[in-house]
Amino acid sequence: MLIIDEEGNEISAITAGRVYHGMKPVPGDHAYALLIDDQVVVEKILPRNGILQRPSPLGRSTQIIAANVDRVLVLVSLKNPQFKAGFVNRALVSAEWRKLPATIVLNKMDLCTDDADRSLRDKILAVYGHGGAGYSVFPVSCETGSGTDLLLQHIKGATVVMTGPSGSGKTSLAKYYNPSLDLKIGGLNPKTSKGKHTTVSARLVLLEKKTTLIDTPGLRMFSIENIPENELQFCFPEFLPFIGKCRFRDCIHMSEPGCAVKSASENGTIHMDRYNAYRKFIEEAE
Ligand SMILES: Nc1nc2c(ncn2[C@@H]2O[C@H](COP(=O)(O)OP(=O)(O)O)[C@@H](O)[C@H]2O)c(=O)[nH]1
Ligand SMILES: [Mg+2]
Ligand SMILES: [Zn+2]
Repeated sequence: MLIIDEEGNEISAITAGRVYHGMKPVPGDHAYALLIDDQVVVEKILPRNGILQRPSPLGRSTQIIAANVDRVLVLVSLKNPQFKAGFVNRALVSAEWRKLPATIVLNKMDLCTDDADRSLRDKILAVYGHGGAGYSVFPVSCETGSGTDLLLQHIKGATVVMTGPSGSGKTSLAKYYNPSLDLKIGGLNPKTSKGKHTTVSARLVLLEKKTTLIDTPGLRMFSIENIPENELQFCFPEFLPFIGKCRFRDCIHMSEPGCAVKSASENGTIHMDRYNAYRKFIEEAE
């Protein structure tokens, strides 16, 4: 196992047996380690300030993906693979449900070359940015480096988990910030423009002292299956000013008369795409 010391050096370590049986270390964990006969031994995992779990594909058990996470980066590309609003909405709702602040990274901006690309970019900024859902959106390119400095400023000092479709550039971003890393970047399947799954396990990458990026493989951990229907509304931050202003106290903003959320979507205060995403999630939850 690789650990990172306080100076930011990557060190290979083993885990004392009793630690391993008690609390299996995960990316983002803070630990005490001792040097015993030239061997670094992790002696104790410190209490976790929050964990990120994913439901296991088969059973009801959950798997811990990372600990002490401060922020989620929803990393998507404008194209190759094509931007999918559904993915972004799901990841954002999931992050809100876990009380984790989320940021959108729009990668591959070097491929933003024609009017259709530019209008898609502008729409994404309008729907999700500060004039819309209220998230920070960073257009970047791992190819040219554009936008990466601003993004690094934004995540300085934080432990950040990335989620995004395969091929959107998660590994490329980690590698851009830390070129010495031995990470595998996936080729794109030219027929479908879908990435190959090259990142097998969650991996912690130190960008600079105290800034860490956790590259994750699967998408399941950001599932929204377990969110109760009447809690979904709170996972859309731009709905919050209107919640409580509907005619009915228990309004879930679907077809109730006198719904403040619905009228905000009709007059454009809430973007109709986001309101429709909410409706879709409610229908799925039923
Ligand atoms: N044009 C362009 N290609 C990129 C960019 N970032 C990543 N890629 C390419 O996208 C493919 C998938 O990247 P990868 O980092 O493995 O994606 P991941 O599955 O999200 O980890 C690789 O061929 C990268 O070279 C970018 O900013 N611009
Ligand atoms: Mg990857
Ligand atoms: Zn309502």
